[in-house]
Amino acid sequence: MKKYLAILAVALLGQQAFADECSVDITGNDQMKYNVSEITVPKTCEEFTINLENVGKLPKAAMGHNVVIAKEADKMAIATDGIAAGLDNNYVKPKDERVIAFSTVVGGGEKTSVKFKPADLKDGENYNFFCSFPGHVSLMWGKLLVK
Ligand SMILES: [Cu+2]
Repeated sequence: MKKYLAILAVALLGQQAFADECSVDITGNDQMKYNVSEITVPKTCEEFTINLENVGKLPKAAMGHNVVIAKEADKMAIATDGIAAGLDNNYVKPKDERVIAFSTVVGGGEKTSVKFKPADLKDGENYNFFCSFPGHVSLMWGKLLVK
């Protein structure tokens, strides 16, 4: 019985380590900044999750943040089209095929997350994560590295 428990414990610990490797927690603040400029995504993850916490105090209409995943080359155009899409669409044009994944927009004290499959990202392509809230993309973006 003890032996089985030990095996079970090892299995659970192994799963925990794997789960952690396939997600990252980041923050956005009232100074229009994420706390990271780079996220490394292991290719081995079936799914990868970015959890975003808005650690600011301002409401989402004034200083909302989200996380959008796309090719670096598409970033500015997606953000521009997102302004017209408005807050109801989380500042992402509906059915925008350039967007790989995006989260909802959250205000101060709120959390959101975005999931995507690393297998959908091509080798040799430059990917970014960024905030599509109007005016934020110039400061709120970083590199998404798949390794
Ligand atoms: Cu933002």
